[in-house]
Amino acid sequence: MNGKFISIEGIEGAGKSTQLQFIADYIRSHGKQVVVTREPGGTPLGEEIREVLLKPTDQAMAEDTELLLMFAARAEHIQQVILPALKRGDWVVSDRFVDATFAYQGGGRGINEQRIKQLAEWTLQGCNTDVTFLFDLPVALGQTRVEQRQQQKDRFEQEKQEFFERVRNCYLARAEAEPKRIKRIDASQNIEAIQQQLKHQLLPLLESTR
Ligand code: Z5A
Repeated sequence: MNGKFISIEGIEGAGKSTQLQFIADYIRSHGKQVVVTREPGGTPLGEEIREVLLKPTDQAMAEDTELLLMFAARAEHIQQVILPALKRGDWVVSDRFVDATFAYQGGGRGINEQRIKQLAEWTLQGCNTDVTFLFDLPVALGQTRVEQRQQQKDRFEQEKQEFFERVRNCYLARAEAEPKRIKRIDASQNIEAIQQQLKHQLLPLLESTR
């Protein structure tokens, strides 16, 4: 496959959505076709599952239900969007992918990593990202940015600071374990400085596929 698969990860308020279009435009400026997508979601069915997952509710969702819904949406996403795009030679830029499940359901909720690995082996069909940008920043700074946005908080954003500390630590441990695939971006910087970091990481990848 000539296309590359890139995901963007991080805790809430890290600035992923803000930089998603910049990444896509930068890749397009090098003559590549780019599919921009997100998880959970990215397909009509996946977007319906996303609504169920994010809707704030008084009724608790069992951790296994949450985990399985993430992978149900992902199975659809891989088969309908990601693999077809990569087979066409397009690049795929996804706002989150499987690292989010290890960080949120594994690190955050405490689900056993082996169980997540089993589901990943089953549904990913060997498909994983070529590069993942981990937008890293202190939890308190991410939360301040989310507060300033003044939108209603979704089911995950209502979690406590300790939950996001566990998520962040899990992301950082994964980045340390897989430094070639997961690139840490200092997301506490301003928007332009983050774009410089992204260009610096993207250029070698683009040049390797010229
Ligand atoms: N989830 C999961 O649990 N398991 C999984 O497997 C998957 C997902 C795939 C939805 O994801 C939730 O699903 C997510 C994890 C869970 N929950 N959480 N938390 P999402 O990606 O759609 O939702 P999100 O992470 O909550 O997105 P977000 O809060 O919108 O964060 P963001 O996209 O990284 O931030 P942003 O919208 O670009 O920026 C936030 C604000 O900060 C905004 O007002 C910006 O204008 C501002 N901003 C952005 N960059 C900067 C800089 N550099 N300086 C200053 N201000 C900035």
